[in-house]
Amino acid sequence: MTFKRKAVAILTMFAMALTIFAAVPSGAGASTGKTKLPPTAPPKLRNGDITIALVRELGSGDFFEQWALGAKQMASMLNVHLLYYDAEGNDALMATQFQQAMARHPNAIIVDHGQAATMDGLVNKAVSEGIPVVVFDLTTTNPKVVQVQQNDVKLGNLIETYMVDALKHTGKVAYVYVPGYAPLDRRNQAWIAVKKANPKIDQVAQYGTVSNSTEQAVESETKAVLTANPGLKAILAPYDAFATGATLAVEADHLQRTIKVYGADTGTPDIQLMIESGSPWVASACTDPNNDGAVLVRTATLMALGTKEPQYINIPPTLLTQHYLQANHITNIASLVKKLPALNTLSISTASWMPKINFAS
Ligand code: SR1
Repeated sequence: MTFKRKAVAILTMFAMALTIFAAVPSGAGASTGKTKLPPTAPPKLRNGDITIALVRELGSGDFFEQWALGAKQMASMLNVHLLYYDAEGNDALMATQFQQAMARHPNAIIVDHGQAATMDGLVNKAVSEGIPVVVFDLTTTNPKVVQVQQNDVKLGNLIETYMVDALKHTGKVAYVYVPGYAPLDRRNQAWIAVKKANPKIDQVAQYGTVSNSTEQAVESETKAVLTANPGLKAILAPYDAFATGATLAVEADHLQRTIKVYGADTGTPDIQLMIESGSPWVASACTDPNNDGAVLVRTATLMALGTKEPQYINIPPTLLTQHYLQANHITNIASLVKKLPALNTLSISTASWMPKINFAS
């Protein structure tokens, strides 16, 4: 990350966190005791009697940090106590944290990412004990679990077909992918189909790392891929930490090649990077991560109150291009949501008494 970009990202996160934590006196999403919920809202919520545990596999990086801010802001608006656990990429720790969360008898649990082999049994145990569970970006077989995702096959197809069209259906491409993460696997499913339909697209490298320092790892891996592949035209990097790492590596490339990066996700630091003059990152398929976090908290709250939610919930993705951002003078996530209000999916998991969250200001 460049110094300028890092400074902008830190200042933005700091400002957002100040806004949110100003309304949250004791921990994330803690009840203020003075609810602004309307009198028609369920008494349990108005009285601050709902506790939701959020158990996450990953918490750092632009997507995950903004997702958490949206979740915490929504919890605060709903007067929900949010118990926050971040396993920082440690599978075993996530299992322990899930058990710790269960021991606190929350009214519902949100599981964000996680490995199916580790989480399936634990999720089933929570459900059998009567705790409603909603998962984001985790595949489970339990029909009582509500599963939320960003329609990842569609999201993958959006960016992949955009890239292939830009390449006029021919050329050498590198692909950043790590199997085992549900959203990445779904985007990969779409990529397999796109490659099959475009036999002149030549995938010359596949690489990647997911960790607590994904950007840095992918940046250095990309440098090696650039060295080994002189004729490379594009990098498909469908996760913002991948796209950021790939972009920084291309920018540092001493051969000054015109390799383009096609990514996924958005957020203020991503937008800042995409709109820089000559940035290799030319497009990203995305939702608003703040909205995603808010949708998960609304869904879990409704489930905690006994509402039956659909088993599958898709948050629709959109394709964002560098040209669109520049032409519309979009410099951060708030101005993007203002321009594209559909990114705030207020009709997903809602009720007549539910306050409407606004990420456009
Ligand atoms: C390691 S998985 C990363 C992805 O999870 C979320 O679905 C985001 O879109 C991100 O790209």
